[in-house]
Amino acid sequence: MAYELAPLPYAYNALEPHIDEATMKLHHDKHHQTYVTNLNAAIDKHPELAAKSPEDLVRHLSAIPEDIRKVVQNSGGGHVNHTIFWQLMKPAGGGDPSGPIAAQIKADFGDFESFKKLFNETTVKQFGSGWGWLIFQAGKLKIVTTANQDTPLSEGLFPILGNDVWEHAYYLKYQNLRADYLAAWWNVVNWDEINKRFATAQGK
Ligand code: MN3
Repeated sequence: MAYELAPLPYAYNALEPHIDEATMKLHHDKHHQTYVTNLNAAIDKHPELAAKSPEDLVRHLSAIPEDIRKVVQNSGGGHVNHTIFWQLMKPAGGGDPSGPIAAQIKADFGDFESFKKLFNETTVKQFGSGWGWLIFQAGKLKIVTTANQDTPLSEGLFPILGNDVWEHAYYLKYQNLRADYLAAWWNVVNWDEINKRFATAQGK
């Protein structure tokens, strides 16, 4: 097996009541596991790629053999995106941002409430399955979305934070109310991890 699913960094019920235990179990053990399984099946056909990190695979999709490129885009992207996502949340998270990311949000969006509103409004409109992301480009924070499991890494961008708006991320608890899920998600965000990722995005 080239790639493995790491356990969640907290208990399945640790993000209650904002994200429920059943959703976390399904999302991690079934959905994320399936991306890893399908990525491994593709890499089995080209074992020379197994030495690469999953991030390196999706950073250079054009270098992936054509017969497995789409699987690497979808399942490699799914693996990378979810690995980031679990780390971006923590029990008793949320609250106002702290550290360097707080100052950058203030500089680029005015204040945290305005940033959150714009992130939620942009991400709620992603048609079908996809993700909302915060990236850092030319010295500024920007909000972008991707479809399916496409990742900003494939565009040469480094995601600082991201939220999964596939229905599997919220439908058990929030049904069709994606906006309610997006609003609740800020109660579990891990600003320490986001500050670490912001430092990396700045090349620090
Ligand atoms: Mn997902």
